[in-house]
Amino acid sequence: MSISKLEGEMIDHENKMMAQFKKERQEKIGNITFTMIKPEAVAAGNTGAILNKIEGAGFRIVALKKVHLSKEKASEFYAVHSERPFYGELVDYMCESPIIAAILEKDNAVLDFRTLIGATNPSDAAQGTIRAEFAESLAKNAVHGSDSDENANIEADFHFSAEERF
Ligand code: RTP
Ligand code: MG
Repeated sequence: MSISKLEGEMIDHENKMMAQFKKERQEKIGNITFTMIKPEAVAAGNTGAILNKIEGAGFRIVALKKVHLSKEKASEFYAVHSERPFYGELVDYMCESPIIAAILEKDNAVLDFRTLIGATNPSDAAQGTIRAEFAESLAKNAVHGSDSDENANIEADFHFSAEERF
């Protein structure tokens, strides 16, 4: 193996170790949450406005991507809801067109983000919240937010590798 190839591999290994270290530190501090901008909000052209509100509320974007979920991925992500009557509808909706997935960082990220997005049903969502402004209905409610530190980490890992977080 040439010296330059060996050097390249060493740098690659170092970068991977550093990314893993940063991911573990964020998880240990418990200051991350995971969000998705849901299909209808992306299709309506509200991605920029929603990200603007998120950053404006003091969340730092750790990772971000646009992805069209497969039925398998959406079913797995929402498996906790598999016994609920709206599960089939929810899975079909989440893979109808692309979503934006993101990891967000802030002190008290999970709870503060739930406050920023508002109640599940937009008719109950407080004024100024993302759902009050952008949700179409209870089912098509513009954004997802993790409901605990544990789930934030599971959901972040589901969508992003350590090297995709900055
Ligand atoms: P999310 O997980 O998306 O942040 O929403 P959430 O915690 O506020 O609400 P959750 O109970 O976890 O429900 C997950 C998503 O399922 C859809 N839903 N549809 N048709 C219905 O009765 C109904 N109820 C819930 C919504 O998209 C909700 O966000
Ligand atoms: Mg939920």
